[in-house]
Formats: sequence, structure tokens, C-alpha cells
Amino acid sequence: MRYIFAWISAMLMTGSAFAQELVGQPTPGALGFQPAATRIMERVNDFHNYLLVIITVITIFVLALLIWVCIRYNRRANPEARKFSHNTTVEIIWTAVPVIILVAIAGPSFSNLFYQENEPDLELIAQSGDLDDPNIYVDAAKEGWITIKAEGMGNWAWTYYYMDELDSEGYPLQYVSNGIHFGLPSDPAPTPEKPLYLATDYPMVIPVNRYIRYQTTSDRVIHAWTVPAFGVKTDAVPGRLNEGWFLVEQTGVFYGQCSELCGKNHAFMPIEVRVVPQDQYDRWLEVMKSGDIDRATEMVQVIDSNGEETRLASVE
Ligand SMILES: [Cu+2]
Repeated sequence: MRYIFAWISAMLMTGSAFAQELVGQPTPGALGFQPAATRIMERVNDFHNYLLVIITVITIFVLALLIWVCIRYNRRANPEARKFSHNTTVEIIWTAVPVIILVAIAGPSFSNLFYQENEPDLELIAQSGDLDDPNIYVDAAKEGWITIKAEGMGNWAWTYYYMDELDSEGYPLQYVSNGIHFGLPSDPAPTPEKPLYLATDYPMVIPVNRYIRYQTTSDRVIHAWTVPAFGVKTDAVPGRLNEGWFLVEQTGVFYGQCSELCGKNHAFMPIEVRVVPQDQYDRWLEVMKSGDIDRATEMVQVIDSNGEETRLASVE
């Protein structure tokens, strides 16, 4: 028993120690979800913890009931079984209690789904925003939406389109983001900045504290655009445009992977999002529009060399 407690406390400690160092990626031995970077994920996390309590109580109750029945009503303890087959009180309880439990689960579940699925009305928030409401961001609402489309590619990559940013030829800014690890001997060695099976060559870049509207679609098969720390997971379906939103409250590098069984290289379709201060984002956009994608990516690549600090330093 002592060892179990030691193990659990060690796991909890490693989990939180890692959580401070590595934001936005899975950590060995951690428990629960990745630390939340958006309000959506905070709500998902709270809901998960709430469900955990309900599930634990139900499981313990059922187990206790089974043990009680085994002891109290086995052949030796209760040789003469009684012959009745109905008990109105018990039947009312076992109908009503599950209904109450389901309502208790459905309530917060629906409100979370509604929050996640419905784009907030930024004009309304900007005009009459309540600064104490943790669910709305008045300053960000005044800045408006940034719309980014993530298209899943048949050749295991994502193409990002910045729908409102036009390049020199008048098309929306776009580029392909490829994973850099495919399990081949020729792959570059993983580093803290480029973790195995998560790093990409040209990451998606977004500014911190801004309302991001993401759209997903696909060219051939069904993929899913997923970033666990943001609490978003949306199917990318050929011929459809699915949509969602999020607002990231901290700078850093966040990773995800395609979450649909899309083909043999499904596991090598990583998503890397760099969340940078607004001024860095503006400069990145400028250089991207000039066509120099490598220099633009360099500008948002700065991480502390030992990899312990994932917040991006400001780039001159
Ligand atoms: Cu995929």
C-alpha cells in the first residue's frame, strides 16, 4: 500500500513539474489532460473532473452493493429466499436516480458544447462586454476575428490559409506544414524544440489573446484538426467546411495530431501552433507576404536552448 501511495504522489509530482516546463505537448507519466491554454479547454477539464466524481461515487456504490448482496444473501447466510418479486419504492428509486444523474451530466455538457460550437458575437461583446465575465474577452473582441483554414492533405500534411491576408498576387496567404519525423533513419533527431512525431517544418502561427476562427476541410480523405491544449477537435471532410473558434491566453508552442484514422501515415500528420505576441505575429505576416517563409519561420522559432522554457522570446 505504501508503494502505491509513493507511486501516485511521484506521478502527480512529475505531472505538475513537467507541466510547468512543457506546455502544449504530452509528457511521460503525466495524469489527466494537457494544461489548458484556452477557456474552452478549461471548461472541458472542469467537466472531466466533475464526471470523475460522479463516476467514482457510482462505481463505489455498485461495488458496495455487490459485496453486501454476496455476504448477506449467500446460501449459508440466507438459506430460505423470500418469494416477492416487486418493490415499488426500489423501482421508483432506480428509475428516478439515474434520470437525475443524467440531467446533472447533460446540463454542463450542453452548455460546454454550446460555448465550443457557437462563435461569439464579437460586436456585441465589444460594445457591452462585461469585464468580469471569464468567458468573454472584450479587448480581443474589439480587434475582430482572425480566420485560418486548415486543409488536410492526402499526402499527410496540412495546408494553412490565412483567409484575410492576401499575398502579392491577391490570393490568401497559404503554405504547407509538413511533419519532420516519419520513423525513417533519415529523419532529423528529435530535440526539445522539435519533439518526435509532433514537430513540423512550417508551423501555424497565431497571436496571443485574439479570437481565432479556424476552418477545416480536406482534399481526399477525412482528417481531424486537433490541438489538445486548446480543447479543439474538428473533422476535416472533403467538400465541407467545418468551423470552430478558440482564443489562446498564453504564448508558447502547442502540438496536436490528426485525430482521424485517415490512412497508413495517419500518425505522421502533426500540428504545430506557435502562439506569439501580436507584434511578432505582424512581423511574421509581413515577411510571409514577401515570400520568405524560412526567414518568417525563423522569427518565431526562438526557444530557450535547454528547452525548459517554451515561451517565445521576443525577436528583433
Ligand atoms: Cu489525417
